Amino acid sequence: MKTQICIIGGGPSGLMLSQLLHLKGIDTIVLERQSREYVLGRIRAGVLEHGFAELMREAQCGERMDREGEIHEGFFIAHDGKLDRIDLHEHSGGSSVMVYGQTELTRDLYEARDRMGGKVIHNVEDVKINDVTSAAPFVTYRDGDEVVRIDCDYVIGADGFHGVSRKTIPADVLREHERLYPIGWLGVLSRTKPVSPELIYARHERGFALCSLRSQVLSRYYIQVPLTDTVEDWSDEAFWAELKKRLPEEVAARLETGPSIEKSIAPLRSFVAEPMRYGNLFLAGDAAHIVPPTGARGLNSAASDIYYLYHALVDHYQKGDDAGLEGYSAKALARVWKAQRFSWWMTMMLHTFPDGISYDRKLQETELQYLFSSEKALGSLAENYVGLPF
Ligand code: RFL
Ligand code: PHB
Repeated sequence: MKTQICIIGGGPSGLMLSQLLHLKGIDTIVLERQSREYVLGRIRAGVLEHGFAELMREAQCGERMDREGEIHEGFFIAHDGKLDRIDLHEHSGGSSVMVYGQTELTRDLYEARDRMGGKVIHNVEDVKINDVTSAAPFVTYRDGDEVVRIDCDYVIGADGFHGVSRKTIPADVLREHERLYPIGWLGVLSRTKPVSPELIYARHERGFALCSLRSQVLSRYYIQVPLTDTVEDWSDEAFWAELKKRLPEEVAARLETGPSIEKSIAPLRSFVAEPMRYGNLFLAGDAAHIVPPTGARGLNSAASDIYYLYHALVDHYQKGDDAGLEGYSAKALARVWKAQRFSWWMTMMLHTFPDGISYDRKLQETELQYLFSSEKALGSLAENYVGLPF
């Protein structure tokens, strides 16, 4: 097979890029290791920044998001038994975020690719990226006993943290920066009315908790757990009981509980791989960087990579201008690091750390007191949460 751009990974990053390029007449093939059902079964992000929502619209995939997604102009931080609201709209100069599940937007992207005859190949095994420093790279994968070859101009590594693309970059070129946190988030999805119309991030001595939602009948809750815990350690009853203990009393009193539809644990990790380009291979999204979910930045950081890559590839094919491709890694990383800083800061402010010393706890308290006493601090939080400009 032959295509202009071979995209490894059919998650939101890969599908979005494929769809945007298609609309500019640029041909892509997307290779996905899992089945579509599997990809759509993963419950992940819920909060989209303005720039991401705009990209969905540009990709002609924004209709359902605009109909069913919720605009949120603020969220709460619960601490010391009380709820303080962050008015995103006021402190960011009129911006907001969109609450719309990653599952839904991935479904919208798949449907758009189907509608336009896009090539998305599922269940591919053993993907290998070859000759990436030459002008004629190719990708191979296994389909049963057969090895399939795809010749292309460029390869996009959008295959998430555990993908093959990053690993294709030689060790003496790739620099990896990582911070592991000794905690995870246990997430539960339930068909219950959300406890609050806006998200609640809760700092509590028993550990962090988050009340989020997908719609007015679908709630998403998280509690911080030790990394050693497994999903089997947490019955639904135990989860709800622990969540209630970490929320202010009046919130806990109105929490509607029900059977979990999905329950999973995600470890918290900060990670950046540099550079994001090696020859004609470009990394995008979780393949190059991971944040702990506290600042809701992960998918949104992927969106800015896709935005830069999309424009760079269009300039290459339509104008013969390679400046965007040449500058991609530096430009993407500059924004990626700002999202890293913000996610790290939110994480450190709101979680309880097993080896935490009293000095650190005092700093967390002071951080919150300062935040709610300073318009400038609130402005900084708000501009980062709604998303820095691309
Ligand atoms: P993905 O979604 O991991 O997709 C990569 C795809 O590549 C496939 N793949 C391969 N395909 C072919 N060959 C191989 N060798 C392959 N290896 C892997 C995989 O099967 C997969 O389908 O990466 P992508 O597209 O870059 O998207 C990134 C986002 O998924 C991620 O950043 C967010 O989910 C992070 N995140 C959040 N981000 C936000 O912006 N806002 C949020 O509110 C938010 N909440 C979250 C989150 C992530 C979470 N978890 C579980 C890590 C909440 C949680 C709990
Ligand atoms: C979610 O709804 O899954 C969610 C929302 C906000 C976050 C992380 C996850 O910061």
